[in-house]
Amino acid sequence: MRRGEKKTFQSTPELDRYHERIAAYHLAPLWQRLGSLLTPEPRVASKPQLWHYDGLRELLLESAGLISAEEAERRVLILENPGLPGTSAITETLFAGLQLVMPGEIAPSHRHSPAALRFILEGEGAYTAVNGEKLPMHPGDFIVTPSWCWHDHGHHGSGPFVWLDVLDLPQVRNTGAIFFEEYPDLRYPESRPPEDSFYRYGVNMVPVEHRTSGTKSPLLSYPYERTRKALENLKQHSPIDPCHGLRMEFIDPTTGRAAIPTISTFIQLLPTSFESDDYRSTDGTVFCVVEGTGTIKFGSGSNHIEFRYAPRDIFAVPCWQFHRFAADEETVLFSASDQATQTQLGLWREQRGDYAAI
Ligand code: GTQ
Repeated sequence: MRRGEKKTFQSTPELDRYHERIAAYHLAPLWQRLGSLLTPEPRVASKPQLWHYDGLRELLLESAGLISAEEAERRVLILENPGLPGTSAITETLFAGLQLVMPGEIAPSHRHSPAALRFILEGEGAYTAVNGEKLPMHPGDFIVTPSWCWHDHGHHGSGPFVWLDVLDLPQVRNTGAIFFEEYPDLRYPESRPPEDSFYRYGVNMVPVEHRTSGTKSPLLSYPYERTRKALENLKQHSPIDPCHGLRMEFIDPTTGRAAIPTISTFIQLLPTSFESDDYRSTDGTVFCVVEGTGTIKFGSGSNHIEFRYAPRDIFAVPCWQFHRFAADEETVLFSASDQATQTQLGLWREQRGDYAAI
């Protein structure tokens, strides 16, 4: 047999008996499993999927008549990938959900080892508090809740308040290191002025005594007002990447690395009528549409699927899945993926190019 040919074993009664005998000792033959363990390329269970906000919103608001934020602890509808049923995962490594807080409600203070991010979709007058610092939330804002930080959410405004949660929960669960703790009171005491972390770490300075942990960004909020201006500025005089349009990564300003050690987060602008080149990478990605309408296309030929997108829609792009965008209107996309984890482990890869040619 030549190297590179698929190995097939002629099973013999002796080999079958041997396999049965070793199973009793909690042993298994690698020669039977190698082909499914070490595939030439990634083979993942997750599928491309898009959730339209309009339908989601209606279902989410219905839950407010059935359960309070306090009773629920977190009133969240999990976006579960159809290829990963029962896992609460949207990609192999990320959890995503839509969270609803109604006026006057409090989602009680707790902390957990998985890190979370909030990407705000709708409403006015709500806040999240992280370790006693109240962070106001506005549509388009990106907010970090680092691992093991106390956090509660509240709403002083009117009307429903909705955001997208993304957590590294499946990654952490794979390691076993899940911890969760409820704070004895509904709210953790407000112990810092609002937006304290922004004034300490978000204005290109750090307090001289600051020692970076490297694992928890001390900057917690990335308001859309500033993010949008950054994109607008780039648009004036930056080359458009054929796959990503104009794309920026959110970073921990004290390290220059991803805002969350296990989750990379991005904002990107696709100009009106932009059609991207095919692209795939090993990070499974969750996208949230901030502005604009268009199409996201996956694969080609008989495997081809496409979804129309509009503001606040959410879609999952699995690991190593070719996809491309066609923007009808100027589009802004937020995205979160496990690129940060993969890069730190030397695993991350990308491929650009024409799907049909590969
Ligand atoms: O807001 O703390 O979507 O603990 C899932 C678990 C949100 C949160 C989720 C959580 C939270």
